[in-house]
Amino acid sequence: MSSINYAEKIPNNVNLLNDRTLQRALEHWQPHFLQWWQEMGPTDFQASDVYLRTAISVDAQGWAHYGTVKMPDYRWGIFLADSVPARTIGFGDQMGEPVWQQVPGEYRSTLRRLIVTQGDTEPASVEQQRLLGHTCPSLYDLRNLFQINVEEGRHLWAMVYLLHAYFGRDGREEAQELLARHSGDADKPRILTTFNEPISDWLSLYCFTYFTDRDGKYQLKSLAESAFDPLSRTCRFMLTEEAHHMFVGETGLGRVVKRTLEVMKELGTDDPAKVRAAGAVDLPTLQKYLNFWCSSSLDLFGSEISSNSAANFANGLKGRPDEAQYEDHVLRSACMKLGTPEGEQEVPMLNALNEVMRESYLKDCEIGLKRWNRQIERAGFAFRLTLPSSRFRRSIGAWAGQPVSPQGELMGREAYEKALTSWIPSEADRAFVHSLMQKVVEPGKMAAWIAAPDRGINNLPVDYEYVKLQ
Ligand code: BYC
Repeated sequence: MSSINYAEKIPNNVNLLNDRTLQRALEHWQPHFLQWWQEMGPTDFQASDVYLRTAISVDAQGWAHYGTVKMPDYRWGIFLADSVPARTIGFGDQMGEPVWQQVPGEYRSTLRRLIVTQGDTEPASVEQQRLLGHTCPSLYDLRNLFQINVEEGRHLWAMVYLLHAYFGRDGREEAQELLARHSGDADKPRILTTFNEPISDWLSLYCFTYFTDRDGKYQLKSLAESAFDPLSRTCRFMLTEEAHHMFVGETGLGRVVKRTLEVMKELGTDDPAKVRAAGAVDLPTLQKYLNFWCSSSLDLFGSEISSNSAANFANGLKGRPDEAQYEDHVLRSACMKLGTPEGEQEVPMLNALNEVMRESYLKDCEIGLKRWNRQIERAGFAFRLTLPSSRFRRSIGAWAGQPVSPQGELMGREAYEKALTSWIPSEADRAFVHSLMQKVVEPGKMAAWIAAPDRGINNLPVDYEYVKLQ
């Protein structure tokens, strides 16, 4: 197990001390990162003491240390999971050959593009969430938001390390650009669309961490299979941290459902207007938020039929999540049937891998919905939450721009445009949700629209003062 050296300016387990050039390059980037954090990170809470976990080792048991820190003092560092001895390539045309410790010249620009795209999402999400602290439903939630934010910052460091260490001058330029693009910026937006959507309320945050961070899980798992070993090791450790982000989404949405059901039972009705008047999120509104963030996140898997995904797999750059679970790791003779607006098409499996991943992602998304629907059923109400069809509201791929209902039916464009505000949040819905977003910062207290969590962080009570506001 490699331990992390905290005595250095940049905590790391990659022996930075022995590579002075790389160390200097990263130390040069560090103040730019800190400046970006001050300007684009969570507003107005930089002086607060926050109960945060920090990675102190990459050991599966006890990798994290919990303690109180001010966010700008967080020890962002570079941590790679331990290398697997004699690891070989697990898929594609070079299956069985030793993995690469350096970037092969022929894959350089593709690998850089993948790493930059991954890296771009990390600071983007911090930017998207920067104002949320002002409307936190509790100190517990505020702390979770900041935990996610500092870890997304660390994930940026993870990708910047790879760019600096393996891609020379282009890599350093890309690392600079990662701080220059900004979420929602008209001139220099973030690369992927979902990361330019505003997240201005906590319902959106929980949906984002439920759906979009789960895309993160799938993408990181597929990059963890990469033949480029430093990328694989980096992503394996990032996945450890990512789990908490999805936990925040899953439990956050579960707590919203729980509170809404309490209100519905108290009132003895599921009438959305009455639920709203009582200060809770009615279930149809929640459904609209699920539709919005799920459909947006589905685009993050790329086109159903993609020559990029075929080449990435065949060349060993990007596998399928948990590649070992499959039998065929080369896929040169497999095919898959795909539904497109032009009818069903049979395509080589290699070209359909984005869709394979999207399908297993959707199954993973179903798990939370099943749980919330059981809660609704037990409370005696007929409403059921559903995931939208993977053809609904797509901007990327075969179904991009097609007028498809959340149930997956192709329909007339006019009728579609008209119905869209009943499927995704309208201006009025957003205004209502915003009206609920009142800051609650008394330890243990929750906003009226969300139930308390079952337990606190790291065995502390829910009413622990997770953030000491300054
Ligand atoms: N928006 O063949 P195509 C996370 C572009 S989330 C805009 O369809 P491909 C996190 C694509 O870039 C995980 N553009 O797809 C979560 C390409 O452009 P170029 C992030 C899009 O290449 C929460 C063109 O369309 N990680 O970690 O097979 C908080 C044709 O591409 C979009 C990754 O994404 C879109 N939605 O797959 C914090 C992993 N989709 O290159 C963090 C790295 C596609 O021709 N990225 N395009 O100019 C990848 O593996 C691939 O780039 C994609 C696309 C899966 C995104």
